[in-house]
Amino acid sequence: WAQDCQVANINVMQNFDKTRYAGTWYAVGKKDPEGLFLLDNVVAQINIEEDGKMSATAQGRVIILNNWEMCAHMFATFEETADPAKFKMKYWGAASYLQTGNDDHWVIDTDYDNYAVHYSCRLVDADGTCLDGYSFIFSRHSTGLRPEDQPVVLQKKTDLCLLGKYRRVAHTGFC
Ligand code: ODT
Repeated sequence: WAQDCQVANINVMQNFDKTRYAGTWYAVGKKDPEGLFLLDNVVAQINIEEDGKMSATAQGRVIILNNWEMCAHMFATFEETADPAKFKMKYWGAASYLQTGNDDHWVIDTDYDNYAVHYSCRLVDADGTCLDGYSFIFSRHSTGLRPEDQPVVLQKKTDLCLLGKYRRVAHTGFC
């Protein structure tokens, strides 16, 4: 058996419950895409609107225009798909010079109370593998993952063919 790393074959969270996903998540690990945007101090707040749709705000340290360091305030709306754990995320910044985009937002795994593994492939290669994507490891705790969640997350990183590609995301109080 060999891992095929096909984006189409990635397993996502079963019976995903967006209500339980709501609330504050601290990014504690990240695999960066090309043209890296959010550096560290990344905190996301997932909301469920009155119409049941998921939305989010996020902040994080960014460097724009070559050398300007700031705390980016970002917004997102989520469009549901046939798979409840796979969303399209439309996002924009509080200021016009911040990134805008429309990315996949897949919830790979979560226990809702402690950890979540997110994945987004922006560009699928001709062979079906991901050519450019990013992934966040989220924790409900700003201090990081609980020891008991680390093996689960390690397995998910491996399943995503991203083992060794993550960096730690610091929370220093910048934002
Ligand atoms: O850092 C990068 O280069 C990739 C991230 C770009 C998209 C960030 C936009 C955030 C939009 C607002 C909040 C959404 C929260 C969702 C949680 C996870 C994905 C960022």
